[in-house]
Amino acid sequence: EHADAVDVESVRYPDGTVRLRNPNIELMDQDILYHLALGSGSHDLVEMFGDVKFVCMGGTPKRMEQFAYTIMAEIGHKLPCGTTLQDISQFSYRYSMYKVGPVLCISHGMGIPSVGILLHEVIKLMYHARVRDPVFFRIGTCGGIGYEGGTVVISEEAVDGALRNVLELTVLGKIVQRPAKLDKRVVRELKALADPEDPYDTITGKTMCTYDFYEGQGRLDGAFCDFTENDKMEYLESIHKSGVVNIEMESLAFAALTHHAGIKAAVICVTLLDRLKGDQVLAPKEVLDEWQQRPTKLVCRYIKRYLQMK
Ligand code: R2B
Ligand code: URA
Repeated sequence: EHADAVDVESVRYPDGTVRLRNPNIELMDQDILYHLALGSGSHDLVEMFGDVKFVCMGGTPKRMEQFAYTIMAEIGHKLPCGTTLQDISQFSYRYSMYKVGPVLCISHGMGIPSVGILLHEVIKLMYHARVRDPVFFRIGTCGGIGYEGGTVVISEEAVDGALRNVLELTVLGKIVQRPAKLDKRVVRELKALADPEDPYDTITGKTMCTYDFYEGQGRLDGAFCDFTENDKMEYLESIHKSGVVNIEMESLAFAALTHHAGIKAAVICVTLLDRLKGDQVLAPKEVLDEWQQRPTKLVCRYIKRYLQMK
């Protein structure tokens, strides 16, 4: 953990602002954050985003809009009379972004490539806006391994489908590996904010991140399936034994890219089902909607706690 902390310090500037590990950016006249529909030449990014402290990401635009309204009520942020929250990245037609005081709420789409592109641009946004010590959260959904639907999971680390704790990408034809580490202290702090009165469990453990929802997660119900139910159960039991408590599709990139940038990050997901019991997401929509509020509540508590401390 200590080595981690040192790592993070060395990639940030002493004042806490994000240091880009790319010498090309500061030599460019302007930097266009294409998928956010923002640019360092066209927008005053310091003025727009300089006060950001928390970046909350989740899969869908709707959920992140809802999250923005929830955090607005929770922290008592007021909009100018007669106005509504605006989707800052509306004209990207890719991601949605809402800003509520120090909280930025962004949709990341599905899967590592989608969240990866977004993270490149959001990390650069933090740099251009000279944001200090931001904390990134992913608020998502997942399949539980031995946990019933509605359980909240805080990820201790992310592993790929072969249990490797690294994000692998091919750069110039060569395979590059980046450690997929998450901030241990934030995990502990979030866990401590779980309310024993909550009518569901909040647990921590390893999160498996896959490139696919069906075959990649050992489902029998995709368009294709070349393994047996026995093969599936053997695999799920074996990853369970290795400490994997849930499976989703973004944590590996989220952990690896934030860690590489020296940014503290956490992944909090709610399980939609227990994969040891089935593959299909069967819970009714209202139940799923209520479950998806649960990780949100934890992150709201964390943000409120921090803002009260100031
Ligand atoms: C969780 O849910 C999505 C798949 O249904 C994916 O984005 C993920 O990580
Ligand atoms: N998201 C996933 O990636 N897998 C699940 O089983 C449920 C949600």
